Amino acid sequence: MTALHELALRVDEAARNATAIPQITDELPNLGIDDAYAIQALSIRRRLERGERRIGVKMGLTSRAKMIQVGVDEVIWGRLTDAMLLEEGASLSRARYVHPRAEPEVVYRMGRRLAGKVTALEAMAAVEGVAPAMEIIDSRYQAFRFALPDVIADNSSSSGLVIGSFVKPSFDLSNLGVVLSVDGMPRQIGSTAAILGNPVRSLVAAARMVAQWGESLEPGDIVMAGGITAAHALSIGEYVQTDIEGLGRVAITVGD
Ligand code: OOG
Ligand code: MG
Repeated sequence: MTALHELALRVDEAARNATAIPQITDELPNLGIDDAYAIQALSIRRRLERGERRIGVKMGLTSRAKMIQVGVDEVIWGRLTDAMLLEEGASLSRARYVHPRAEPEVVYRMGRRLAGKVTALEAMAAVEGVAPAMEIIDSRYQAFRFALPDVIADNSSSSGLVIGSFVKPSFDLSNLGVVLSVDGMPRQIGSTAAILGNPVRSLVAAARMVAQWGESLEPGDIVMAGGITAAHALSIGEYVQTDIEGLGRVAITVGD
């Protein structure tokens, strides 16, 4: 087994067993970005071999609030599978995660294929729907601390997602108000403009970044544009809801 396969196994097992591991860069301080994405791809291959299905990609660290919260300031991406989907309104099982956090996001659903260098206009023309969403991120690293190669290898902390109803993107999505509330109290407030100034730029970046790895955004794929505010650490018993102006609402409860 090569070193990259061994590291992919390590992050995959940590996710499966909800157990924290030390940062890979503690052991391999020179781990490069290309190797980190190779580890991610290998760990996702393990999931697909277990029968999970690819459903799209997530973008990460596309807002200042997120970059500041985790101390990494590069846009990253990760792969999504059907096993990560939670039903809207569902109860999440806290025991299945290491230290889960929820963050408000916007999700695009592709109507047409998109890959490589594209304009914002071309990107929007390929979108068939947009929905409010929350991502459940759960770093597999101890204390939710990592360097850029660590988080990339760990599939960009991807863990779960809950998606609301899709609507046609027939209006301007660039500056919609966003409120994440916990038990009815607003806890994080922001705007879709926090995503690179306009969330479509995250979609443009997704098309470019997946193409660097020989992949594309396919019809039916979803693309999560990235957290709009800092993420909220989840505690058992909480009711966590995100409202996005003009798009609607998604919610989960946190069970044990
Ligand atoms: C890294 C993943 C970032 C986002 O939306 O910015 C991310 C992390 O915060 O653990 O999902
Ligand atoms: Mg996210």
